[in-house]
Amino acid sequence: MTIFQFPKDFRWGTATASYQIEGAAQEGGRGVSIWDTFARTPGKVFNGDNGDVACDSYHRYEEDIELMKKLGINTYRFSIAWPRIIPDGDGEINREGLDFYHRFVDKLLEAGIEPFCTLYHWDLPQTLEDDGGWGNRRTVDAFVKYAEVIFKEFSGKINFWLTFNEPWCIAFLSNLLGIHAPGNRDLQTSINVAHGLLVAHGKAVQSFRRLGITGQIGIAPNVCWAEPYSKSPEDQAACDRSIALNTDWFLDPIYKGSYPQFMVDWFAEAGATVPIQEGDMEIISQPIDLLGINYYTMGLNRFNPEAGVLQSEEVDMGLTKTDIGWPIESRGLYEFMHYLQKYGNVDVYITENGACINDDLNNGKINDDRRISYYEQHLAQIHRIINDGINLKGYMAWSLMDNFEWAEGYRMRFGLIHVDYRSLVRTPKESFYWYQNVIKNNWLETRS
Ligand code: GCO
Repeated sequence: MTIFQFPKDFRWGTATASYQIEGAAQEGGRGVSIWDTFARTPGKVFNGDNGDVACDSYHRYEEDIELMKKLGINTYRFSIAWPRIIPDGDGEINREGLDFYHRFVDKLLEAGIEPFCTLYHWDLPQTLEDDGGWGNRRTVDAFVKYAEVIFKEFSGKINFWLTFNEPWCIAFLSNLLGIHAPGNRDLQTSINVAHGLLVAHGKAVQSFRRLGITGQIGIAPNVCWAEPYSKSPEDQAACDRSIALNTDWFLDPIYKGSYPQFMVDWFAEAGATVPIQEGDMEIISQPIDLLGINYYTMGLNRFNPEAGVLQSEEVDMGLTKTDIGWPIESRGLYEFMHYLQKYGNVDVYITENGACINDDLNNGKINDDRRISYYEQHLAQIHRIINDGINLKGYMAWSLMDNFEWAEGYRMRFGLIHVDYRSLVRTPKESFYWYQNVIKNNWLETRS
């Protein structure tokens, strides 16, 4: 047994996203999002599941906040559904939507829990997608308008802001691989989307400063750490491309004002270019205050001309996997946090980290021991990272509760709290009590 003590002001939290938990898809004046459409398209989501009801958190948020209090978290990361605020993307503002989030945020504050708000966790109003989505500047301007509405409404209540969750997923998983909404499979489209969302990010940060909004703002990329299968330059380069597409492709423009040239050249070979307009790179490279990092797994990569646009193939390392098939390797988080130092020792929050473990109720209990082990390993690395002098300020476990896992529907469970999707009853898992103890002590006590 070892005890890892965390800094006094460390933020302990959990994370969720609107479409994954809220439900009430046709209530409160909410408009249609690309996920409503995608989930209704046959073959896109496992079992034909959708977010119409999800965890019903729109109605049960008070119960959820009670559970957060019980867990003891001091920070809660959630996202606002744009179609609840501006149902058709850039038209009328829906007061009912704003009121819902006011009630919610007020309850959080009453409970002593700091709200950590994501503006965009993938539920784009469908009307904007119909008009070209993130590749069209109309969406960029609409996002800035939406962001400004939220900034003005919640300034003074919310102190932590993220513009976008996982830009790689928004651009490439959704528009190159076609796995997430809107399901396009086109390299040029995905590059247009990536660029559009970066401009939207930069413009939103400019508005944030101009309006004098409270708190700090940043963005939350998902990280893929990869190591080369061999020392050959081909394998090393394939590995660099994999890492760069998740992080450098987005963070170089933000921190350096330019795209990584080796990737620009790679895409040019494949026939795609970045649609940069005059002034874009200055807008994108607005200084930000914090970075959210979502980390789940790492890979071992090698060059394979057949392996997609990047020609980078992931090799099975023979590691234990979570139930969604992702290898468990906490070391990647440690390595990545050091890699990130090339942008300076910026303030970082782990805005997502967690394991899909599908253990179910057994005699009224969920004994998700494998999830506890996962958290234990990753928190030990976080302690190491902090000891190395890196400004890692907080940790948000994904997820507070089981929820709609995108293309996997409800079959993949990431929660500290079990949700019975028929009765909507919430049952804390063993990992919930384990995490509660970590937070209470402000230390991690390893079990072995
Ligand atoms: C993502 C999202 C979350 C997921 C989680 C587990 O990373 O895809 O931010 O919404 O549910 O990561 O896959």
